[in-house]
Amino acid sequence: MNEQGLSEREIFSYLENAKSEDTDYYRVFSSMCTRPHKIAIEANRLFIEANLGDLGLFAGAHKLEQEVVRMLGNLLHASSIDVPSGGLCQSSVCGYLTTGGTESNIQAVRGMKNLVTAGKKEFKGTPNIVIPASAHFSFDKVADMMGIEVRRASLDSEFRVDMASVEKLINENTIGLVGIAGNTEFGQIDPIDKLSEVALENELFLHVDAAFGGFVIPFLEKPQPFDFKVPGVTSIAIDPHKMGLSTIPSGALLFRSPSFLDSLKVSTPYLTTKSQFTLTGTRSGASAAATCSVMKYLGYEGYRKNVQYCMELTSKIVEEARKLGFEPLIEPVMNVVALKVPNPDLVRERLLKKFGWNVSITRTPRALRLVLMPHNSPEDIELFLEDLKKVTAE
Ligand code: 0PR
Repeated sequence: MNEQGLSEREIFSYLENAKSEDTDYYRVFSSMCTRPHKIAIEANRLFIEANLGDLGLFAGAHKLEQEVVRMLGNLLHASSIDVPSGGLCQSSVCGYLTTGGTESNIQAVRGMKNLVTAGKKEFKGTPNIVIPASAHFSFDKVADMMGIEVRRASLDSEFRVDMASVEKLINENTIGLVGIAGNTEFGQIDPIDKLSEVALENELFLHVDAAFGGFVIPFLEKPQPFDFKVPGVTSIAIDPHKMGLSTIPSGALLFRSPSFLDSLKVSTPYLTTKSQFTLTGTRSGASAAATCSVMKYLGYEGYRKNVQYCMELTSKIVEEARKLGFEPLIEPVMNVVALKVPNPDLVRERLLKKFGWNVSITRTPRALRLVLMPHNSPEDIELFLEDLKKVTAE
């Protein structure tokens, strides 16, 4: 910092300079985020100073957060669940807005651990959770922070978690299972109904990571069961800042029962509220306003159109890539495609260096990973495939 401040003009020229190094999502096929909807941007601006860490001071923003929890509860079929209202528990569902999938996953596992500990379960060894090998790296952070062993179950040939492997990994120290509804690398959905059966049989919690898929699966032509309709599902992570078209940071964590939120509570003696169950203290009210507004503005119809558009792009890229001789690893379930190309790492590097295309790579097997988002267009896909043809012919 300088002793004397800069002028507004100097600041904005400095900012523009930095912004010119950002990608603006042009030629980006590697991101699960996108440009926020203009309604979300405007709502974000209106509530820029609101702090959800102090609900007493920001009652209006808090109402918007509750409304988002209610709307997400309906989207995820929590409406048939009867729990008493109060706090952030709407008549049917409990939860709060997080900073994204990472925080939601951390808090879901923290809730499991606290509830099991409160139930005075004796552990012979370290408590563990069983998650798919495809799970997001946020679960490695869980392991690190909470002293929980993370057991990774293998995948079947379609990159869904293998149920036999899950059952083999469960032991007397297992506290919960995790299923992914839209995994990061392949967009595949784990068999949540089967995980639910195993969870109920073994009296385990079942957390569903629908950080990406939560705003996709309900709007697909043939949605697969993944939400609170499945009886054993105890919590769900869903991110409005991905396919929900809200601003960053916008995540959400929903629970089937209020006991989960209770298990996360710590007392906050000097605040306007007595306790807090969130991971972060100061929280963005702007994100709550943004998410609430874009959900109300688009409605089910708007999100259906958004998903339809992304799925059309997905079909187009698969169809055209096939003509070039590149097969997808699986028939895409949602708007994520993993293409088998020779030497994917080299192809990725050339696509970026020569043509400015941002793509990513799946871990095992290595394939070209493309996420088809609202910021992409059919024209982009044609140009991309021409360039892919060039770099793979070299
Ligand atoms: N769960 C799943 C299934 C995810 O795909 C992700 C993130 C998370 C949890 C964690 O969410 P947060 O990053 O919001 O905490 N998936 C993307 C990834 O890691 C995130 C991302 C988004 C990465 C945009 C790059 C990017 O440009 O690939």
